[in-house]
Amino acid sequence: MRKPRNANRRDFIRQAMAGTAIAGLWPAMAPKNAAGEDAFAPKDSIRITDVKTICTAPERIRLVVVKVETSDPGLFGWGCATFTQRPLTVKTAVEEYLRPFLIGKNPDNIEDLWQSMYVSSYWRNGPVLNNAISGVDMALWDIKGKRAGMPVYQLLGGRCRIAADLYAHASGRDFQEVEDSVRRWMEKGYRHVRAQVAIKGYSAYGASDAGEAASNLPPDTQVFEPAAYVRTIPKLFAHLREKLGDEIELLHDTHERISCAQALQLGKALEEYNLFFWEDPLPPEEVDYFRQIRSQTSTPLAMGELFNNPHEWLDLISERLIDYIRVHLSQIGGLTPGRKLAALTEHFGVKTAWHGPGDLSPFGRAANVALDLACYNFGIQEQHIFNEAAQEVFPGCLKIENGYEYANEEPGWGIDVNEEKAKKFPFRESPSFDMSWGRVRRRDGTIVRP
Ligand code: GCO
Ligand code: MG
Repeated sequence: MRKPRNANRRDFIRQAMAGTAIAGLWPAMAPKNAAGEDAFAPKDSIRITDVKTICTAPERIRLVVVKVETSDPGLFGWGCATFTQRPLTVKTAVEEYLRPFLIGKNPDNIEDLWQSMYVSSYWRNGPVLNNAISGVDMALWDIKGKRAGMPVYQLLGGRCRIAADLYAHASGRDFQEVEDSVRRWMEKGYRHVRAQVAIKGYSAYGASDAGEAASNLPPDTQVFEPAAYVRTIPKLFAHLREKLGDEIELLHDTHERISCAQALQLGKALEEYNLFFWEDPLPPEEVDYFRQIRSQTSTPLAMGELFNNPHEWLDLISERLIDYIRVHLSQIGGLTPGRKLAALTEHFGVKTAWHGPGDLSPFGRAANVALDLACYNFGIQEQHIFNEAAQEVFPGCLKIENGYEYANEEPGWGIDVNEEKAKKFPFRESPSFDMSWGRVRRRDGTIVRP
């Protein structure tokens, strides 16, 4: 054993006797790379030089994206950190905490940076910090792709399929309007359509009618009565099956809102209409009741858009209590945990159906589609068509054709941000997207989730 530097023989023997001699050698024993340097950050490796957020709402939906800049001139990456209901908390988490933590680090080491960001706050696994991590994580995958000269889906192992099959959103104030809305998507070649309907006299998730005002409740309240909803939905699908036939794959999102017993009743009542999947029958707080639902109905179940960490999905997946996992990738920390979740679900026959309506930036969509192409157990991809303004802010938005979404073939995500145009769409005081959460109540005033 080499004599420790600047310690005399007597000290060394004493330390050796005390078993602490090794401490003096520790740095010398740390594994080095072939060149004998710190393997995490070899002398000439690139470094993160800046991390910043862009907040923009070209569709009046508040989006947060993260830019990671590097010491390689012109090499940077973009990621999605969109938690549309609390976007400024994510901006703060990125700029005040992750930025100083990351500057000087080597962007090549995605997993190591993810794990170190994850524990850097000590308390972890929540939506705000996960979104902040996601913005950096997806940007690191973008950088990795640019350095490799490959689109991100190639870094994940290449394609299992040509493109991602999409489901579109249909809705209406009554069954006829919903039927017309589904038919319009069918005429465009879509094979999967989610159907939502207003409930007479009440508000309902995903349908325009805000229902009747309730004079005894706060002015901005939307009234929802679960029993009226549970009575209506089977009739909606009876109508749609009678008018549209059995071939079109129909989906429905209950968006929590009903009791466990009502979820069991509705799941059984929907069986004869053969839904492709039935989403969020219960709030995340009630996931243990899925065992009852699963044992009593064959209606396929989708859950997960509200999940933030593995504790929420491990039992559902390992006990095969759901058929589709619906997480919002940035809510769980980005592409790095997303690909682990996709791999986990494959072993239990659960398919992916990544959450992807309007409150996801084009980078989040690109991460969804990279997994959609590269993972065997793809189920379906939720659709969102960006408007013209969003496509100008984010040049390179993925192509959608005949109900399929295609990954870009350029290195990384193949999407950029026109930062000048992004400034034209600042966050509005009361954005359209989160106007109703925390404002839906039952007739008696009880808050409805959500
Ligand atoms: C869906 C979701 C969304 C959420 C929205 C919340 O299935 O697409 O339920 O519509 O309500 O993403 O911000
Ligand atoms: Mg949903």
